[in-house]
Amino acid sequence: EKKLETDRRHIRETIYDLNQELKKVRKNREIQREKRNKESIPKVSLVGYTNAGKSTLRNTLCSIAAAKDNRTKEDVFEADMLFATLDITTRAIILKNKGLITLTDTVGFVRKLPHDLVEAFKSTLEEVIYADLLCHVVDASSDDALEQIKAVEEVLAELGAIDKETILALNKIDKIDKEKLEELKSKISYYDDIIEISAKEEINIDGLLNEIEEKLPYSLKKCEYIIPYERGDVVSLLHRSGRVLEEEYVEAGTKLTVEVDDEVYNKTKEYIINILN
Ligand SMILES: Nc1nc2c(ncn2[C@@H]2O[C@H](COP(=O)(O)OP(=O)(O)OP(=O)(O)O)[C@@H](O)[C@H]2O)c(=O)[nH]1
Ligand SMILES: [Mg+2]
Repeated sequence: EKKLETDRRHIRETIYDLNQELKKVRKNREIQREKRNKESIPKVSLVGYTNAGKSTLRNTLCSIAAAKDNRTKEDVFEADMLFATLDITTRAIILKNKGLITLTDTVGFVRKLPHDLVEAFKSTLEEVIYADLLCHVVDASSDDALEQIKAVEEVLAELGAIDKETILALNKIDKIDKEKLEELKSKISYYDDIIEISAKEEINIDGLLNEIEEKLPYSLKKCEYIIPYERGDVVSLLHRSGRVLEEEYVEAGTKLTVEVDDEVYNKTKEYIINILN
């Protein structure tokens, strides 16, 4: 009985300590993120199922497009094991036309991540939530590639990041046969941006970099909305996340002219009556 009690207390203390540490990490990231936001450096996050090749891709991208003042490449731990990446690592790289961007490697997602774990993951995955563009890396050579894509989509939905601009990078094409690749592609044709790469063999990395450039930074769209009066939440979303240029009240609802990015656009497009640019 006594031993059980001390064990319990010990565990409670450990949980407390870890929570304190997590708070510090969170605070620190917030400060760094704010700084980057101020400098408005576009943020790209690599997401994907564990073992998809995110860390390998990050290293390849960093060595091909290394930022001048960031030559000291700290290699991310790569391994054929679960959760090889225990921390998020962000590095700057230079794109040909758009200049400096940050690239963040994240921990691999897994299937059926329990709800409370997703909560805990949120702090480590904040970079995903705040990213301007996601690069969803897939181990296309895996027999489970499709299930893994779905699992990642589910986690992204839990994080509220499913509406983000996404490039789907089918990785490891160096070891997949054409037929399997075509079959996979036919099942994910709802992605409008699919690119085939090999992070390890450095195949089509330039293509991926071009794609990233094309998607960054967001092009703002100027849209006219009529939002029914019962959807006050949409009006506040537009005020919060867009730039409201005009607002008036008409019979059908609130009429707004707003500049929105692609993410807000996707969330609100059912109320758009006119796109002005
Ligand atoms: N054949 C081949 N192997 C690759 C490629 N990219 C990555 N790999 C291998 O796949 C394994 C996993 O790669 P990582 O980069 O660690 O994968 P990850 O997505 O970062 O994994 P987690 O951090 O656990 O989520 C390593 O053994 C890599 O060498 C590729 O393009 N082709
Ligand atoms: Mg990794």
